Amino acid sequence: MKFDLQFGAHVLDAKMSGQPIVALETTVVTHGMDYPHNLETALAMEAAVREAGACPASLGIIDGQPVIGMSEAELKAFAQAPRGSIAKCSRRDFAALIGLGKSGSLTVAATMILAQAAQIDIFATGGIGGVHRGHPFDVSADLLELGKTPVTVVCAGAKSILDLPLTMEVLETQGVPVVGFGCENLPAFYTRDSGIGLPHSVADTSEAASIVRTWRDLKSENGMLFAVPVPEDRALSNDEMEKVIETAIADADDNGIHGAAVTPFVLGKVVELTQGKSLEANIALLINNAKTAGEIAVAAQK
Ligand code: PSU
Ligand code: MN
Repeated sequence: MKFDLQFGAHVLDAKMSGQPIVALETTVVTHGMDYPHNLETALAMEAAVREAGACPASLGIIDGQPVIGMSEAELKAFAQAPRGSIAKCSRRDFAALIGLGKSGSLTVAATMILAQAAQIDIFATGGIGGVHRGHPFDVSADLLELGKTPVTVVCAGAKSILDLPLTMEVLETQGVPVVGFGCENLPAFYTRDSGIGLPHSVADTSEAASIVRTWRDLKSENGMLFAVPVPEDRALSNDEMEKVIETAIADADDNGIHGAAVTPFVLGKVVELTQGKSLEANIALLINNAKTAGEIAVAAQK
């Protein structure tokens, strides 16, 4: 896709000086967390990328304008906007939002698309979308985007609100490498180990960077995933999460929630049911992923 992009000054500076840039998504700001945690976390992620020596670029659509590198004031406006007033933008939504001059926060799929348009090829997020449990035809556009847009995504796996084995199957079909970062099994967002084996894993940043360089040299036409487990001191247990998730999904079904509303609804229920413990895990893994993506981006440039 071709966009008329507006760059933040910090991102332009980074481009001029050849500093590596890490894109950040914003659906987590508008739909994933409440104020002020959402703003604090978005800013902490930016700080973690900077500390690693890279430049953060939070991506969004503001009044119809795609922005690469939102300012703190712009992030604050997203963070404080009433729920529902800023659209969750995935691939299907670009033309409508831009055409009507509306604002949108970007999902993983949409962040990949705008990042590619801005020639940024690495990005950090919390968890990717996937195949929904009990709804095998509700496949997140994130998975299809990973199959066709060459951006490396650093995440904490996917939440077990999803059908993780089916999610892995779709990624395999799409030709997406999933690389464990310091783990042999797929992490499941709040928990460190889903029990699902990964095809590849790396021990550290330098091995990860080596794969990124090769993926660039190969001119890969698909995305790549690095899966980083949530930091140990904030991880939740599998047993505890399984009960909570079953309740949350049943609740969504009972309330007739479907389509793009499913993920935000279930995530909100999970936070409610874990009394904030999941929020702490969520914040910790987002910051950790931003740091990891920054370090990989810097190492891959050498
Ligand atoms: N998973 C999370 N937190 C999130 C999302 C997913 O743990 O905030 C968001 C991401 O922006 C992701 C999107 O790209 O939800 C997927 O939505 P859907 O399943 O409707 O494609
Ligand atoms: Mn969906």
